[in-house]
Amino acid sequence: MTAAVDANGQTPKPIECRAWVAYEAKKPLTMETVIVDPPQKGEVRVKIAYTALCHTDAYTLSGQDPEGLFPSILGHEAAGVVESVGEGVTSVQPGDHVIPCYQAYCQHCKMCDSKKTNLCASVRNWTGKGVMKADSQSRFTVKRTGEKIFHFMGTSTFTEYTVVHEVSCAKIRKDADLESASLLGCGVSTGLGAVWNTAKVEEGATAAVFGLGTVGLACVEGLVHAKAAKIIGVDMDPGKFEAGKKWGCTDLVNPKDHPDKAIQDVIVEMTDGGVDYSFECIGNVEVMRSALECCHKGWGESIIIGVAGSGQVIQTRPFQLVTGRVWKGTAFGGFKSRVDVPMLVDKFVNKEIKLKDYITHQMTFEQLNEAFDLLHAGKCLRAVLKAN
Ligand code: NAD
Ligand code: AHE
Ligand code: ZN
Repeated sequence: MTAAVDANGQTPKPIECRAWVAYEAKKPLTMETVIVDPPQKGEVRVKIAYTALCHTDAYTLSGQDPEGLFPSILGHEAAGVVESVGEGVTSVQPGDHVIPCYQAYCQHCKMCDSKKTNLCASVRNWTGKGVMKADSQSRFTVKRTGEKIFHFMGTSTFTEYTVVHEVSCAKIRKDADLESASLLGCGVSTGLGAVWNTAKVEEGATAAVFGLGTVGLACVEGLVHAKAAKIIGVDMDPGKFEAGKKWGCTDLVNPKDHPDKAIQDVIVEMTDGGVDYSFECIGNVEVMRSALECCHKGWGESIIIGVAGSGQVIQTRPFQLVTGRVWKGTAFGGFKSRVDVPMLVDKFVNKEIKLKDYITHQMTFEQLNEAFDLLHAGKCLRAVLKAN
């Protein structure tokens, strides 16, 4: 068994650093000095270089996430450098560039062995409870009060240093720009994978994308790569249409322009009976219904990506499914994180996928609450904070 080690070949010690703590739902985050414990067996301590905000961080902070825990350190879209590794860690070493992945890939469990899913079972029970698997404890303590702080999604990236499970740590090439690469920790990977892995869209297909934030635009990008013939972008905010057009939408629809008609009927009329594929990238259960019902009878498939609040349910007439429409969902776009994220980084370095274009705001670590305000106001695609 290899020993715990840092970049100087020493046994890792606790580190003091700045972190944003979410003490309570619906409240701004508080900057604290936290003590980050050394990585334990099977863990990696990462110095975060850049962290972005995804809508899911705002969702959990809203109090709607049934798994939401407080106090916690949120954040799950980031890139950084390994500071130290715990006992037995072999897949990364200090100095490696990595992307923390909220969807782990242990390569050993029943789920990882299956080609049908990317959901790994190895650490999910612990990440959902905000603790690490080795001892069911948190590695974060607030220096000022001694209070323990929960982890979030197995990543907790709104901090200068975090601890993740080795199985959640994707090693990436060192020549990739870490600011851009951070986006592959969630939103862009998810949109691309929803099209390529979950829907497996074929050349010439028609599609509708509901919600033109980062996830929706990444779906559009994936559809362009898949050579879809028609890509209908749907958003309530006309401010999103310029990006929709730039990314490759062939048509743009604002439901507010059709007050007397259900949006699914508008799309069915535009497409001679409905689209082959639709993607819900908002987290609104009414829109999820529209996304299913705008699909073509007999074969149309709708992919749910958006995350909906506690207690909310989707509904449609069963007849919609009886007559051949298919409802699916995707987590992290179906990508097996530790092998597929490095592949996506290669695509970025080879200029086959965009990443920089999604970054509308480059901010300092101190500006996290301002970044949340931008997200709530619909004013940003991705705001990325420089952590170190
Ligand atoms: P975002 O807030 O940047 O984008 C959402 C877009 O939806 C905005 O452009 C907004 O104007 C639009 N919108 C809101 N209500 C609408 C409506 N009723 N009709 C049409 N458009 C509407 O969010 P994002 O970061 O792109 O994330 C999108 C969703 O995907 C969120 O629910 C997020 O939690 C979820 N998500 C899921 C996964 C996954 O693996 N399943 C991964 C990442 C994000
Ligand atoms: N805790 C939430 C789960 C929300 C959810 O579905 N999360 C997505 C990722 S969103 C990333 O921005 C996901 O991949 N889920 C699969 C998983 O294993 O969590 C709830 O609603 O309970
Ligand atoms: Zn996310």
